[in-house]
Amino acid sequence: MVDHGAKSALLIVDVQNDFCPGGMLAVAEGDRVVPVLNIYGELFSSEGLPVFASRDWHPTETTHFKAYGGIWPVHCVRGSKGAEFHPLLKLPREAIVISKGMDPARDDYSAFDGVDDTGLPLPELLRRLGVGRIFMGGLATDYCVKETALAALRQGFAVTVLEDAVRGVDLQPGDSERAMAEMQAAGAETANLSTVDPSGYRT
Ligand code: VGL
Ligand code: ZN
Repeated sequence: MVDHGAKSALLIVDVQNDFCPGGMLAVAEGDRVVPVLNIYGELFSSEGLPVFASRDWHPTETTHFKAYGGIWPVHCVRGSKGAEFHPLLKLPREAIVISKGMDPARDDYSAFDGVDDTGLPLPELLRRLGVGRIFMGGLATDYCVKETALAALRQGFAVTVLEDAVRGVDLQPGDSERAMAEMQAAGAETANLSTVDPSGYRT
């Protein structure tokens, strides 16, 4: 099948210091996704497939933060240490960084609301590259991974969630499990290191 959108891409969602142990909005075991995502990164890169890394990139004042009406402690303020990618995350040289959450009046959980450093929106970049399936992992399962997966599916992309490379916030116990179920109900597939097949595009 030769077809527009027959290519796979990897999207590493928000693997930033503030979402890892010791950070301002630490996800339990958030750092455990790092070595796994390093393997996926190398796999996709070695197949010549695009790799994207999104980051939460907030202004100091945003309705996303508790102090301004939101539900979250201050985290991932653009330019801060907490907003940097985890120091052990190895992004391929050609990886494209996607920033989101810059609008002070929006949460922007989905990386599909993000842009590259020239301002191009992620969905536009994916379409230009002929990407049809997005493999994704990162943080957090129950917020940015979930919203990104649902947005991708709504916009007609196929989605595979890398179940060994995600961790959730779990504000309520079970949120991450429910998020996985919701993504699958919306059409997402799942894979792990032993089943992943980035070159074989199946619908
Ligand atoms: C996220 C909560 C607040 C995420 C971002 O990246 O999942 N979660 N901001
Ligand atoms: Zn945030």
